[in-house]
Amino acid sequence: MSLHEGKLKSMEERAMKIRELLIEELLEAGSGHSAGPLGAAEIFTAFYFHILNHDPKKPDWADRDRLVLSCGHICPVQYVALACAGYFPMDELKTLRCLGSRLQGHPHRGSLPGVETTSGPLGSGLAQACGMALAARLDEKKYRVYCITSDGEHEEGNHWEAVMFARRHRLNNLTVVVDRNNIQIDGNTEEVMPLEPFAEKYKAFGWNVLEIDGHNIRELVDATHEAEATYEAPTVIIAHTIPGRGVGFMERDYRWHGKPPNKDEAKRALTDLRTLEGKIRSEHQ
Ligand SMILES: Cc1ncc(C[n+]2csc(CCOP(=O)(O)OP(=O)(O)O)c2C)c(N)n1
Ligand SMILES: [Mg+2]
Repeated sequence: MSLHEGKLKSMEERAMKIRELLIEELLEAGSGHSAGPLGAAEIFTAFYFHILNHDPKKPDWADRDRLVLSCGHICPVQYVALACAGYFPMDELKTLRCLGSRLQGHPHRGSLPGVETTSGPLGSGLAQACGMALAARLDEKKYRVYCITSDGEHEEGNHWEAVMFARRHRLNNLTVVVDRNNIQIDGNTEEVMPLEPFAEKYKAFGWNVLEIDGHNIRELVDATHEAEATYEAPTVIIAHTIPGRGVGFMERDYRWHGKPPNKDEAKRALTDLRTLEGKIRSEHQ
């Protein structure tokens, strides 16, 4: 579907609102991940508000596109995007990580509408997405399968087994988006376990490789179109993002990988986000 200017602007503003709701959600929970989710706001906005062929009122519709979140710990941003898209009531965001809640700290398939797989153990989402993509082909279905993975996940060997499998079966209905934010749980990826030359690795495995600015919704949408038009191989979109995007004291700091803001930090975070949102709005006028 082509993306007109008005819709692009509304999605850019939506991504900022999602960040604000995310901060409120994390503050309420008192635990959870901040940096990765903040960095991925545009990615989830683009998927749930433009790219996916889906219907939030019919989450089990057989022909829906599938979005597999492999790096389950960034689910707080997926939850906000799902609620905004109409999968479940916004009010439920307050229950993140509560006992008995449908919004667990890592996503649980079957609990929450829109969650396609249970995830948390890193490195297993791509194999599940491969299975869905192969099933679509065997069933002669037109739906596409998208898998969001993180850069830190590429330290898991089983991810690369799935990379080989996808190429072996020429799963051209499968598109992977890597949140390349350069951080993981306890440091920068290039210090903990270097991933570069990252694009070249996927190329060596025979994949179609695209690189984009992960905060640029148009680039992401165009890349998914290019992936759809690629017949011979699966596509990986390496989306360069800034962890903690929009919150000055969190940006690019791996120490915000797995902790939520306290009350004072949340206040400062919301001030930063509203300032950026105002800037984006005024650019749109
Ligand atoms: C198999 C497995 N090993 C270790 C962990 C613990 N863990 C959770 S998140 C994470 C860091 C992964 O890096 P990335 O996803 O890039 O983190 P982010 O960008 O969100 O900071 C680790 C090691 C896990 N969830 N699963
Ligand atoms: Mg990372």
